[in-house]
Amino acid sequence: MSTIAEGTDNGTDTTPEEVDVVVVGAGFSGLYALHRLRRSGLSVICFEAGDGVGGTWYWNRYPGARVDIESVQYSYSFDDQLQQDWHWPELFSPQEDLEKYINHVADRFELRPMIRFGARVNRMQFDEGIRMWHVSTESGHRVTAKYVFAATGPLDATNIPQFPGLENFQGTLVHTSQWPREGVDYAGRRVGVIGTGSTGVQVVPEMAKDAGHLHVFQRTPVYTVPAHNQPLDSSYERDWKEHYAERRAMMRRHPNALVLPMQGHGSIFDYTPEQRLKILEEAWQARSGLLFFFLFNDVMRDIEANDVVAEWFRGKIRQIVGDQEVAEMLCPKTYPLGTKRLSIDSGYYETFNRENVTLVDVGSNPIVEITPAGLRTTAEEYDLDVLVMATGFDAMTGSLTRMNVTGLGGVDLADKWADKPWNYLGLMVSGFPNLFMVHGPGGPGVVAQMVTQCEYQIDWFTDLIDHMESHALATVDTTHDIEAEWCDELAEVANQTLFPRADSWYAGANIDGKARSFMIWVGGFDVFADRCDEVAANDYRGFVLKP
Ligand code: N01
Repeated sequence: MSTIAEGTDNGTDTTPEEVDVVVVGAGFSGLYALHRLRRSGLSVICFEAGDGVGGTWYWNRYPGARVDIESVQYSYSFDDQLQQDWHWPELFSPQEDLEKYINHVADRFELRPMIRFGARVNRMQFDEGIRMWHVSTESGHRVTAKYVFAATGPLDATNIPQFPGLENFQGTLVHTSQWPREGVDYAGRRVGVIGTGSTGVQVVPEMAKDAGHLHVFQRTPVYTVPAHNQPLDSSYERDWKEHYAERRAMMRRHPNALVLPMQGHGSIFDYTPEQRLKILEEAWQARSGLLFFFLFNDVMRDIEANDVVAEWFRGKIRQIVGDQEVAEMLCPKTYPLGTKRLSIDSGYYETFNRENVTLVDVGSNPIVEITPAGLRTTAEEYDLDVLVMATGFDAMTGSLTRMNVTGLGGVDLADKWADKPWNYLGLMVSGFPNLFMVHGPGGPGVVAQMVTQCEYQIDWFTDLIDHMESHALATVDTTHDIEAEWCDELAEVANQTLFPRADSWYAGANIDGKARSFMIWVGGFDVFADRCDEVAANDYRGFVLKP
């Protein structure tokens, strides 16, 4: 094996023509992949579209951007000294603290020289003659590699709905995931936010503080619970640092790769209405907002159980929001609680009590066009200085299909996935040898804590590479039969839950023309990881390894 591919990060000069591995993306997954692959003695180069490390936490710098998992958990475990040394100022870190952390990791482990920044991959082609990948970037890099890690993130490909007139808007137009580093001047101005998913829920309260007037254009109301964010308590931090080893092991055994208090109450129907109320109220006041998923074991499986919690939830909204017409508009009624990503917030519902905030129902009165001065719905016209698209992503598949990936027989990945994102264990796609997906469609994705997941998946891939190198194997692939079996199993598991009842991005429903297919393994990270371990222990059953 060759040496490590290092060089400056500002040009093509020092980029080798051939490496063992190309890593696409320098977010949490990409950085850990660089560290782990280098430890295996492989030569590796990373292409990153942005000018800095961080991935999601580099791009999503909108006001209010914050992680919804406690930072003591949403952080790397691979180096104990790192987790002992690092101090998180807040319980749920804001974007800037996450960016600081990931930059620290890049420097501490000397990963930066392996990364080419401002280098968006625009072509990846498997060469059957030499059984290697040719990878190209928009900035002119051309590299051949035996293996590729697609650490591109499930929520990277921006979704900007193509409203008529979009190009004519005279004010400032910005998508939350492309927020300029220098910020957007919105103080005292007329601001519109389209979208009320997890991002909208975070950006709305923050922008409302300074905007002259804020119009929130809501198509579907969201379920969101208070984060109760606060400075990280020093005794809590100490406790975590003393028990990291066992807590990280607990995460590996948890369906969502988390350590959570207050779980395991059994069925909601085992409790009297008064007891339920007490449990729910306690969870609402507790500081881990995502608890609502886990309080009772039937809420995600039984619509009647879900209805009990959802109705209680709507009661909360009606209590918080003063104007009952607005409160009713904010009440989600068309999909079960938790079947779209539950959000956590800092004063979202309360924001609608402000004089300078107006909620507009674009579910009933859709946006017809963006005008030079603002936007027009079927009911009214709104003048805006700043228009914020919190409209989400072409999730799970978009970052890969937008990269022009061609595999065996010149098959384009976008064509292969035209009716379903075929995959095996979310790790590989048949006909695309040696291409490893981190957080790919078919894996647990965003329903489990992603840093722990990425470490697990990258370790698994690196062990596979070590196996291949020590047995002089050239390629690993899977078969269409195996991926069809996995996709059927994934759908069967999802169909035992309420998840498929929502028109969510989990199923590609948010993108016009995208095939509807539930893409996330909701059978638990623990089960998923056990399955991957078992596959590896059985000579990578389901994968085809060739010399
Ligand atoms: O995107 P979304 P997001 N006209 O797709 C609306 C993660 N995340 O960026 O629901 C009008 O959820 C759309 O309406 P509807 C998290 O995993 C995590 O908010 O389709 N509206 C919806 O309201 C999350 O799930 C964190 O009817 C339109 C919104 O735009 C994922 O990222 C923070 C529209 C999009 O919501 C994505 O969240 C933020 C149109 N034409 C995000 N098109 C944390 O860790 C779309 N919408 C805390």
